[in-house]
Amino acid sequence: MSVGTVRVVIPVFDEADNVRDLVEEIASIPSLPLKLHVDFVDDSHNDRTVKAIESARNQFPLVTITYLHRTGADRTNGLAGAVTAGMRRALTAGHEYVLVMDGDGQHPPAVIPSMLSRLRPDTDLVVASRYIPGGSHEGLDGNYRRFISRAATWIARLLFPIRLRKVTDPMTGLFVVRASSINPDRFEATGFKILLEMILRTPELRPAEVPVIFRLRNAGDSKAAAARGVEYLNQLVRLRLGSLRLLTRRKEKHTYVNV
Ligand SMILES: Nc1nc2c(ncn2[C@@H]2O[C@H](COP(=O)(O)OP(=O)(O)O)[C@@H](O)[C@H]2O)c(=O)[nH]1
Ligand SMILES: [Mg+2]
Repeated sequence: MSVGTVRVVIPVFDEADNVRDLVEEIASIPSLPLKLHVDFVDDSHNDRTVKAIESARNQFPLVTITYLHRTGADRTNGLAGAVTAGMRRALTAGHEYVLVMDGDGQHPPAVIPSMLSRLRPDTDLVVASRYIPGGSHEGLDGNYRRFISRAATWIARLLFPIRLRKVTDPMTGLFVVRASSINPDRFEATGFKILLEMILRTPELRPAEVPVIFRLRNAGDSKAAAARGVEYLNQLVRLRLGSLRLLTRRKEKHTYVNV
């Protein structure tokens, strides 16, 4: 199926050593149904990543590349804030779909065509899942990280069995969503889990999944830290309470909503 314009939002924090390879991979995706516009949202405390983005833009002129370097007080809400800022920019620019992917090479750009081709009139969101046949999470370093990721996914699906019925990988940062289906003003996430936030804050989203094999991070270090676990549990509680409030409000209006 051919789709309209796609904005690829790539959050980056100190990814100067990964930007060039990533753009090269995006530029060499065969048989793309459309032209991609890549927008980096950079929260680095120096200009190295921005310089790498500018040099990749010169080297691969066939890919449209823009960036937002958030500095000082604009650097709000970490990774989730950066993705939300990128979504707002995509909406302002009038793109039809927003595809979010990491900038460290863990998300293979080669999966983009299968994500786009899974979009349908009755599907607003396509999640690239490590947990369906054909997918794998072998790119997460170490059994401990893999266990944490699995456990976090399991808790979320236990707490939101209906909303996450069709989403086996709500923790991933690789997905594409119809821009007109989302309202970034509803998102309050401060940490890593913007997809979960988006799904739970947008009950009308109709999701599907395609498999993906996560790779190892290319260069540099992960920014995921133990403190993020606590932040994540906070987010789950907030979302769970928020859904109950939404349920009560809708019941008052005699409308049933699955949460
Ligand atoms: N703009 C922005 N990007 C971030 C931030 N934290 C992480 N990232 C980027 O988000 C992506 C995923 O982060 P990463 O550290 O690889 O997390 P992991 O894959 O869970 O280990 C990478 O492209 C990071 O550079 C942040 O605070 N702001
Ligand atoms: Mg990573």
